[in-house]
Amino acid sequence: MLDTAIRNATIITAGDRYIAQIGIRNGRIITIAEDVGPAHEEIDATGLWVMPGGIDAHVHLEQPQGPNVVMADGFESGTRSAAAGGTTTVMPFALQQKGQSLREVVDAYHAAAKDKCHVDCSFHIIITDPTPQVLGQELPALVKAGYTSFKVFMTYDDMVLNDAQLLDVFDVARREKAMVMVHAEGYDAIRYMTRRLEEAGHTAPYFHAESRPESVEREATHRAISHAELTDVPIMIVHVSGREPMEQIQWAKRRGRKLYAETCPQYIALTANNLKGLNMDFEGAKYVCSPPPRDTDSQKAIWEGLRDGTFDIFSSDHCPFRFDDPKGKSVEGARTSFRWVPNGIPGIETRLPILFSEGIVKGRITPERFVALTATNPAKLFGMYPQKGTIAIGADADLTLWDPQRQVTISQSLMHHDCDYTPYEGMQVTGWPVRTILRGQTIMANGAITGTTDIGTYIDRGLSAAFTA
Ligand code: DUC
Ligand code: ZN
Ligand code: ZN
Repeated sequence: MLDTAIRNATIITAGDRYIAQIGIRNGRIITIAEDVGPAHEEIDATGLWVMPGGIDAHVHLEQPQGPNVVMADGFESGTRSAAAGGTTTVMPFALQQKGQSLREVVDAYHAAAKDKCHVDCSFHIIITDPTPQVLGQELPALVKAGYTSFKVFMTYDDMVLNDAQLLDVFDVARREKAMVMVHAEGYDAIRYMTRRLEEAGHTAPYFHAESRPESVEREATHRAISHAELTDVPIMIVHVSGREPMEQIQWAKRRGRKLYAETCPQYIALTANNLKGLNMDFEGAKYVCSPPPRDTDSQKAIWEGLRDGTFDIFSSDHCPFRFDDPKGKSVEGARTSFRWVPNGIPGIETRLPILFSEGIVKGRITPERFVALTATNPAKLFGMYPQKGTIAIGADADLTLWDPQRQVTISQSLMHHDCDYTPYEGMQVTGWPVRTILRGQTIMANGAITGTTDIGTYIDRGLSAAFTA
């Protein structure tokens, strides 16, 4: 006897769309058939679409910040919000602070996540201090232990790596077969622009966008691609915001480079005008993230890239800071310039509904492409496929049931995060996740969280498909 049968399901994967029943036992899909037979639990999916649970390969939870800044979501609230939004696996970043050993970082992050996860999770490592010990011993050992991806930054005072350091990290990634995610914005150019804007008295949140224009992202993207070519390693450019960095990515892909790219909801649903707030006021801080959202032409470019394969994955870059909070975005009198506003916005819960509505419902992408971008490709590129990211016999029964017709106005009152706002307040979407299933157990039904925080497990990962394909 099955544990659970899902009947009358319109199943959608990255390659197919068909009606069938899904049989689940011990947390895994064990049969897909016209009739899967009796089960203890019956789920009738008439009128619903059944897709692989979302994989959000780029989220920040409980990540240590500088002095007087605290991230709004830890593991519990962040994964609760993920479950509510149809996501069953999240990939947060374990941040190395200067002087820390990577093992120490990873252990601390496991301790923070333990018994606090509503969904499964697996960590990337952020490398900020690539000492000989880190490069020669710690990183190789951690890649072998299943931490097969890391992120590097080309900007930020406390995280930037110079070109020599980037090349060193890329070299280890090639040898050990790890995927490097690159934050591509040029440090010196941003510092120059910031100084110039501040000297002219342009300090409102909106000027964050002017301090890091697309050319800054284009230049860094090209530099990262060139370094990846020199070291002969696949890399992923993350949170790509518009046409100019995309052109660099397309150029490299045409040259046959194994180069991967990610974009995020803010680059299809927001523009730099949002940073102006109501009248160049501090409301704009709610939209400060990096790279910043651009303009409507950039949004068009991003859609082209989501369709034509320039982009491989679509993640939230959930990086939440409360707005009305002394440890968040808004500190009366202290955030005297955009440069002091923490960079990042929430989006773990709204990622899938926004892409569903703006993409599938508006005819810009197919349902199959949606699944590829939000589940199958992240699973493949981060070494979790076919356990995760598909609906197939033997896979984890991680499923999201969608009502493709449900109309919802996004609002803070619907959100399950611990942030105090959503940047998508008032946005109307069609299509909403009505049930999220993690390894066979319903963890969200009709907006109510039904799972517990000890249900999420840590996923040990294998090699990225970038090294096996
Ligand atoms: N990079 C991210 O990936 N997230 C938030 C801020 C940033 O710079
Ligand atoms: Zn980044
Ligand atoms: Zn991020």
